[in-house]
Amino acid sequence: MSIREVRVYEVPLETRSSYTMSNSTVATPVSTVVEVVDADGTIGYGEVCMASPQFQPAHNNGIRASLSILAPAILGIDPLKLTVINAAMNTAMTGHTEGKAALDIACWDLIGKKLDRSVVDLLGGALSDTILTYHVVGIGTPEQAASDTAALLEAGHTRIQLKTGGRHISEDIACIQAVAEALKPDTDLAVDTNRGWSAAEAIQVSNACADVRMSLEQPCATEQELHQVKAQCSHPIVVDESSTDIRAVARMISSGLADGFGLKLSRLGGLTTMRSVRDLCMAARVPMSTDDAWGGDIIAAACVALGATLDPQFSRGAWIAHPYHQQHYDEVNGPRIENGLVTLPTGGPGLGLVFEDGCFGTPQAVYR
Ligand code: 0XW
Ligand code: MG
Repeated sequence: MSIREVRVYEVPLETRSSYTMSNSTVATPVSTVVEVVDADGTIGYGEVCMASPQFQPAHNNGIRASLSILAPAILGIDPLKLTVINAAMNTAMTGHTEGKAALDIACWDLIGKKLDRSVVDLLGGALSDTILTYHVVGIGTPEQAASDTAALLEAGHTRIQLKTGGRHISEDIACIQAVAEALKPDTDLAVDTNRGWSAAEAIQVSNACADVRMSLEQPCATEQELHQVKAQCSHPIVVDESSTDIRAVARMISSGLADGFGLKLSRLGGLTTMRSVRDLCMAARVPMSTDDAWGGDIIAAACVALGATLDPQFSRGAWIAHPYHQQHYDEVNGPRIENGLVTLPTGGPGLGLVFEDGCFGTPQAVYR
């Protein structure tokens, strides 16, 4: 096996329902799909897509620009040699984990196809037949948030992520309390501010909602602020945007700051690095999610595959963007949410997805 060619595609994902976070509203992000082609023509697929330029320090045009350096760096390498693949990318470019993630995921898909095994099996095998997910309730009015939550619980969801921030905290508190009224006993609520509050604001919100069983996901922007909140609040702290690499994850576990993580494959660099982060979190008994910022069936399948290998007691779920754009690249096998759980593609080896030749149109770039 050796990588003969890399093809890059732009795939717009129009948002069908409003999706607002503290620092951005998602419009029509243009996803990056990559094909990593083996010498015998076998194709591995990868994908990354930022919801907005604000969520993490990356944006979709920049991801495709980074591939002009990263793709040539892996040509000729055996895709099975994932350590060599990642070392070549890290030698070629510092940072830019999103472009690296797209290529890394494509290598996992390609390896699975060559070995006729699923990515789930390559990651160590599923520990559960069902894979949890969580659903986002965007920033809005208390009435809308409560109504959206009730509908989601009716549809079988047990994990809700309520977006907050970007406004006066009195509005967030009203939304949290309205959603809390709608929760069932078995519902887990994460209040995700995407770095939007100051430590003082987070502490005030936590105090005002002291009787609500919820976690605070990335309430503030910096690790220092998160420590301040941790010291003064009883609500568990889930770290998302601050979990920038495995060192940060290890630090926030050992310091006792993190009660959980909201992890993104693109931010950590793909499945190879996320496998190590998974093993660290499972060993430390710290719950984690397996998400990405946005994207279609390919990145969703990678998130769900990794999510299947989590110890269910320490899984915060595998989030997918499909409910918000409602597009499938593989109409038959693309991951979808049913009764609050997410389905694992079973269309074949690798990520389990099947694509018609040319289904992503004309490549934006080809590297050979
Ligand atoms: C809910 N997500 C996984 C998707 C959005 O990009 C933000 C992210 C989060 O947890 O913040
Ligand atoms: Mg988050």
